[in-house]
Amino acid sequence: MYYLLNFLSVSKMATDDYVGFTFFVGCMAMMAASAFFFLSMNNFDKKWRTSILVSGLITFIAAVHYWYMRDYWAANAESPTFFRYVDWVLTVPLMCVEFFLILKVAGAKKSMMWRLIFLSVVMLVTGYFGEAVYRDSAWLWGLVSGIAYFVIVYDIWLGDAKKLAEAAGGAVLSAHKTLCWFVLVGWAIYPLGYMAGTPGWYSFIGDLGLNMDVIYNIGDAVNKIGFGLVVYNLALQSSND
Ligand SMILES: *C/C=C(C)/C=C/C=C(C)/C=C/C1=C(C)CCCC1(C)C
Repeated sequence: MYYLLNFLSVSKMATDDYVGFTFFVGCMAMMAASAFFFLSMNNFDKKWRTSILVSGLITFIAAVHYWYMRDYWAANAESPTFFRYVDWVLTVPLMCVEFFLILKVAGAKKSMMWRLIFLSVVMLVTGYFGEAVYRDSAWLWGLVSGIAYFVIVYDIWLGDAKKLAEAAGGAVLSAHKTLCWFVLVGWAIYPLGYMAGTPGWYSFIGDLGLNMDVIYNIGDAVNKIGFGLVVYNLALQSSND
């Protein structure tokens, strides 16, 4: 048994470790969501299957990373920054792919998708520099990351993506709008986590008793599972049309 646990790299978690608890619950939630998306995939019209598949891949990739992050936290009681950013750099571009997939009916071009993917990678890589490499200039890297984030927000709310959504109308338009709200409000959780974990005038967020990892874990559950459910709902609605 010991060797099995060792092989699965399961470390012991203290019962009062509430940060560790959110890693654990996050892991379960991501696993459950993945099973849900994968198993429901074939209930839908062919044109929606890729979108649902991508929803499942997003939560599945997160589930695997949460498995490791939960263990890393339990073993070291420190933020698993590296796993966190590897997870994001795989899953956030896939969320950009979701925008493209649902807008394909209105003739979305790959160039729109690549632009969003590029911006999301800039946002995450600069965020990683601020959080893990150049701590003394964390505010500057956070700012650059924030600018890339706002360009994404602009693109989907007011740019090409919005025009395509309007051309598609109906269920696609309303799903697009909901995803836009996720990006504007749901993704804004992350810079709050970053501020809570970074020394400076903004660390008051951390002083409120909120831990950076807890904030990130809440953000991931809301956004990854929420995004997937919006797409699921869209597929459901348009299969009933
Ligand atoms: C599933 C994971 C998601 C949706 C992760 C999203 C992450 C962000 C929107 C991160 C944004 C950041 C800023 C806007 C500034 C500070 C640095 C970051 C990387 C935390």
